[in-house]
Amino acid sequence: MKIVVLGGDGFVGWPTTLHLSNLGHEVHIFDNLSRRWIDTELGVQSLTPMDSIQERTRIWHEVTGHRVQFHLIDVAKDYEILKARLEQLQPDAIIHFAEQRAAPYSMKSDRHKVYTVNNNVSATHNVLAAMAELGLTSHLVHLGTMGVYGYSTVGAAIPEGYLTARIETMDGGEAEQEILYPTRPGSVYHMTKSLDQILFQFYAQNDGLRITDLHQGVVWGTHTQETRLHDQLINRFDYDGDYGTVLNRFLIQAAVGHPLTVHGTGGQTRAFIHIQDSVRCIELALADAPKPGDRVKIFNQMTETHKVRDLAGLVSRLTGAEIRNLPNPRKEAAENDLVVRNDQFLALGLDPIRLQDGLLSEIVEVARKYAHRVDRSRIRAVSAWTREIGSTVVRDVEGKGLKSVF
Ligand code: NAD
Ligand code: USQ
Repeated sequence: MKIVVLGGDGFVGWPTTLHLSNLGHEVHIFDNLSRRWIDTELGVQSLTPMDSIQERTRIWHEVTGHRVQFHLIDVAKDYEILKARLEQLQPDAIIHFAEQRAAPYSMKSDRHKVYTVNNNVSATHNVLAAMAELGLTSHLVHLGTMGVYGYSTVGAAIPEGYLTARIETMDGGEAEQEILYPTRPGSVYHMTKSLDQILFQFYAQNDGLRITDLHQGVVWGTHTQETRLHDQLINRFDYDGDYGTVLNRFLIQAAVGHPLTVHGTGGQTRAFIHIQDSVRCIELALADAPKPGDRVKIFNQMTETHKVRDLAGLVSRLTGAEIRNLPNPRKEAAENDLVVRNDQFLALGLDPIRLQDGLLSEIVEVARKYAHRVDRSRIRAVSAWTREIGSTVVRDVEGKGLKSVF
């Protein structure tokens, strides 16, 4: 297949690109490198040293003989260039990772909110409008999030995207209607993924576009089979308070002797998936495309759920790290249960990688190797969901007489 990977320089996009290229597909990356610019804005860097995208693709060719082509395109802004490139390439599939994906970054200030909505919604809509205009039959696979559902359960498992609702009709009878599961995003970032869902629903119904939306949980890990092939193919690994995700953060914190930063009681339950499984799921989704006229295919891309405090306990037992309960900078339920269905990927042959000591230790080892690159003052999460919460977090940080270091 000829595959375009939008956002192929990122944490999930890069290993996916390598995996698909290794399977023999012709892969093109479209990326504006905004994630690298955001590192510069925040004054942080990936824990792992990343080469330029041009150098990464050169090494990939040297190691495997496969070529990956990089196109510098802003999917949200360069509409005509995007359309022309898609017309020229006529891809069989487009995988869409090209969005601002950190909830804390999206809540930092009004400017960050505006940027996240403009970037994410325009990127998604530009791709859809170009596909419809060009009459492309490419399969669009989008990386969405479990967060569109919200995280509370009503004593029932979260289904894969759709819900059958019963509505009372005017004659007193009952009608059944299939609806998108009601969204309940908990951040401006998560809200953009809820908006994406509506755009997909419209273009699938109006233009017959073939779309798969993957509602993914928190990704953990860093290496995949392909990134292990050469030091310079290493994946990005975020640890800072905005972009680092919870389990990876705990593992890095343990490696550098920083207390594990549990927000509140740590009673938040979230869905998780290892990066290797994330890449495998995309391969499986590509092979199971909807037909023109089908509704959007929605998969829950996760393998297990855990409470934040249980993850902290696990990492602490493994490494001896201290656990610190901090005021939560987010507005979210202090405690929640989460039961999620993921039958479709299991039926397609996904054999989930579970949280296991070996893999966790491997990540701690990677973190120890690059510990000298960690700026401890960037570890604490300080982007607050509201002004009031922000003052509590600031008081806590200042109360300790520290900028943001313990
Ligand atoms: P990332 O920030 O590492 O990568 C995103 C990539 O997209 C970056 O290379 C960035 O430069 C590029 N990009 C952003 N806006 C762009 C634009 N307008 N034009 C071109 N390129 C653009 O993020 P990630 O962790 O790889 O996540 C990829 C996708 O998966 C995101 O959409 C995210 O919402 C979703 N997701 C991620 C996780 C996770 O834990 N990392 C979990 C669930 C879902
Ligand atoms: N948390 C802590 N301590 C930390 C960091 C986070 O207790 O140091 C808590 C948060 O308060 C939250 C939970 O851990 O309750 C998860 O936070 P996270 O940063 O790991 O994940 P989140 O902000 O939800 O976002 C990440 C990705 C996003 C993706 C989402 C999937 O950045 O792109 O969409 O996971 S999901 O969470 O399933 O919606």
